Amino acid sequence: SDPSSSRRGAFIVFEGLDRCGKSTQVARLVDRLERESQKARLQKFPDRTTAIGKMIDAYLQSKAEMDDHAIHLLFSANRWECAAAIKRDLDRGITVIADRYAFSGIAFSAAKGLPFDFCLQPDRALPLPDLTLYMSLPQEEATQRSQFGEERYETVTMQQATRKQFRLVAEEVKKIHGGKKWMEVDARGTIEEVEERLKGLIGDLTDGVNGRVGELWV
Ligand code: 2DT
Ligand code: MG
Repeated sequence: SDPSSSRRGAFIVFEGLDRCGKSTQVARLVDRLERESQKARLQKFPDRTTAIGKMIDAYLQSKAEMDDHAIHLLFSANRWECAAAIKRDLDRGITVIADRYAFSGIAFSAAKGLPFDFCLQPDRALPLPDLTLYMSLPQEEATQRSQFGEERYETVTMQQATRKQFRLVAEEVKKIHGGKKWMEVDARGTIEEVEERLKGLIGDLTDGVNGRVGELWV
């Protein structure tokens, strides 16, 4: 029997602060995999297209106000409503590449002052990423890259608080899931330079992985 037929797709997450180059790199990775005729798809979080996603979008654009706990739970619910499709695609051998995930959820809400443990709980048992690539960029460089947009959280104060929380999130991932599930990537330099670094870390993951998809924080 062909061992590759029992492999499932890899679940790869990109994380980082605003303006670190995540969306650019995610798009380039999906393009590359398509050119190589590999099965891959992009999953953006928040997914603003769903009913819950529309509420999140209104909140981020300051068209709606919401209690911090309530919006935190909506971000998590937005992942849960996509979880079955992610698992299904992984089982079909499709590489799923996520632009943000539960780690942004924790870092941004904890930065607003919600207890870290509260922030972690609602995402418990979501599909566990096989690899999370945290793109790290010094604040001065992020600010230089371009003006922040108009959305909620796009302020230097909020980004700095979130940066600290991402460090705690990284520690938690390493404690619960081991050191290989989270990798920090230097996001300085040209798009091509960063792309090469990421490619090195992703390696042959996109050829598929063995074993069932794990559960986050379990
Ligand atoms: P984008 O600019 O990438 O669309 O993100 N956020 C995101 C949270 O506060 N909690 C979450 O669970 C997620 C996934 C990060 C919009 C903003 O939403 C924040 C930036
Ligand atoms: Mg944004």
